[in-house]
Amino acid sequence: MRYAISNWIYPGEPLRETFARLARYGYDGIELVGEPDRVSPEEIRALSQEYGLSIISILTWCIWGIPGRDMASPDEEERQAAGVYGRRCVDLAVAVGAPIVVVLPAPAGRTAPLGSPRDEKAWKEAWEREWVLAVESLRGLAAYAQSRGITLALEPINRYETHLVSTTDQALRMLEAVGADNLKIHLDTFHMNIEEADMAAAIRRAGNLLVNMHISDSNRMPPGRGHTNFGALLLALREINYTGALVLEPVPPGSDPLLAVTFSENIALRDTFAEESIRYLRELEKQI
Ligand code: LER
Ligand code: MN
Repeated sequence: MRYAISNWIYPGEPLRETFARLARYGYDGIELVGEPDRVSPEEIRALSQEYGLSIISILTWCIWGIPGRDMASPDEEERQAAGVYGRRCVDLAVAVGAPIVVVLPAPAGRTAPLGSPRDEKAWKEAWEREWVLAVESLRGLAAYAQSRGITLALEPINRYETHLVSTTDQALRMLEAVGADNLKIHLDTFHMNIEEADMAAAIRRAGNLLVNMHISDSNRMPPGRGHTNFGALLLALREINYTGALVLEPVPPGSDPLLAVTFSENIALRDTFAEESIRYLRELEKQI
């Protein structure tokens, strides 16, 4: 299995420090936060060479509150801006040699249709409308990505972070609605632990559409610190002949993960979490 870490868990850290940490503990690659204005593709390519790490994927950074990142918004301007942002992430992927861009159909943190309708009929109508808008946005982005040789991977996230796509089955339905060959699935074991009845079965249902994964334990800590059965998941991945990477996303406790990763006591844990995560999973791979 190839291992990587998603660098949104190291906000503000100089890239060289991140690359050095990942190389130190035997990682194969890195997933980069999609902030095309804040990075230099030349620097990334040089670091990738120097440390022998491949750029596995670009994670579109669609967080509720950041304008221009909502592909499901009924606001035309917002949706168009999100489309431009998505295409710029595809361009970044091409520039750094990453084959995959991870996408969210609506930003993490928005847990209701806009306008927050309170009655059933209005809520369902608003939900349906946003689903259709997300499908249209993804279809447009997938066509652009196709023209640039990039695969998109749709990440379902748990119900406390979104109202639109939280499960593997919903992601499969959205893929079918979009109807683009280069739109695939990304699964995250933290979100799956909340939403899936059987995580290994969900991996099997995703099958050959599964191209990228985020890995952390049930409590979002490094694998082995919670109650997720990673042995069963590795077996399911073996069964479907998974060829993607396992991209670690170990996050210390805290109601706001984006803030928790910046706390000084947690910055001190970055090495520990990186070392422990890959050691645990590599050991497990030998046992199954
Ligand atoms: C991003 O990969 C993710 O898992 C979301 O929960 C963002 O917080
Ligand atoms: Mn994730």
